[in-house]
Amino acid sequence: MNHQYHSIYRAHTNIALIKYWGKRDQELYLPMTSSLSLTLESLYTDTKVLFSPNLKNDTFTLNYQKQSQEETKKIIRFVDLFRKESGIHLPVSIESINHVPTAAGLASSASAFAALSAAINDALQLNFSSEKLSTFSRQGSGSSTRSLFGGLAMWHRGYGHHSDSSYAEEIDSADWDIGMLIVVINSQQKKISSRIGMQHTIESSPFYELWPREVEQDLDQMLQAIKQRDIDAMGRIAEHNAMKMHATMLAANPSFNYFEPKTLVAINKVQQMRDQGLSCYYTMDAGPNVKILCPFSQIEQIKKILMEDFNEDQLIISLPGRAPYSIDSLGQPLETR
Ligand code: 2P0
Repeated sequence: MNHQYHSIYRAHTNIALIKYWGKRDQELYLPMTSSLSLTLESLYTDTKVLFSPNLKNDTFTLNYQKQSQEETKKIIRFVDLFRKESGIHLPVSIESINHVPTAAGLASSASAFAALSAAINDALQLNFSSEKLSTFSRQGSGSSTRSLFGGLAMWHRGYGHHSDSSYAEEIDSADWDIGMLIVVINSQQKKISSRIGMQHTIESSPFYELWPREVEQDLDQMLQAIKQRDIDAMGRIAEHNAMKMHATMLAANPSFNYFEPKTLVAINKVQQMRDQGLSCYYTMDAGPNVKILCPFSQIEQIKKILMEDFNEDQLIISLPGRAPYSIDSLGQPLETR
């Protein structure tokens, strides 16, 4: 039978308010702790998959560029999880486009693996629930589990070495006054990947043993704050959680960090704006960019103040994003080179 299977999906990236930093199982990508994030409307990946007997071999293009054998191999290892599950072992063509404002440097594995997982789930008619799908996408990139959901999503730690126990789910649709502003400090690829950074932290930072307990407490408080839609409490908890994560890295041996001078400029600015009565709180990940949580109704005002220190093209505003959805190739950027 000459049947082929295809689908195109869009998935949005997410920024963690309670961070994931460390795996307890490197093979299965099982995390040391649960984590929680906000999905962002402004940043996303579109991915088209085609499984067909007419293809000669597996290919992977990103932003219209054919990827190296090594990159392709990594992705195909991931696709093989689905091939095994479905029993469909056809060659695949994967085309991905990251829709991130030019040179934002925020190309995220979260939206990439979420879009790929959602597209394969649809193409191969696996009909996995998003929760189940997250246990697959997790094995491509941990943070992608949370991008399978809109609004505020939580990725559960799970237990032991049980892959099915570590899944993500939506906590709140975030259809209220909440937004995020991203300050793009540096668009270069990060020096130390999250995967390497978190493992080095576990192995050498004396502060790491405090991390799981801190996350547990922060998560409890965060869930309360979300229930009450208390963005100031959410921001305070997120800020503290992020800085505790970075403190574990500073205490690693050898120490490493993702701060750049302009990172501190942005952080100080957020503190100043808060002193002036604005509701804004910062967080940062495995890179120098600063992400500011705030009510969406205040975001333009916050952006204006940040323009004293940053160019407008360094400031990306976003509403909460939705869960992945299939897109039509017509009129979509995948087809419009
Ligand atoms: C997070 N980060 O919770 C944390 C905070 C970075 C700092 O998830 O090794 O690219 O592929 O599971 O998903 C980035 O980690 O790492 C990340 P892998 P991933 O968003």
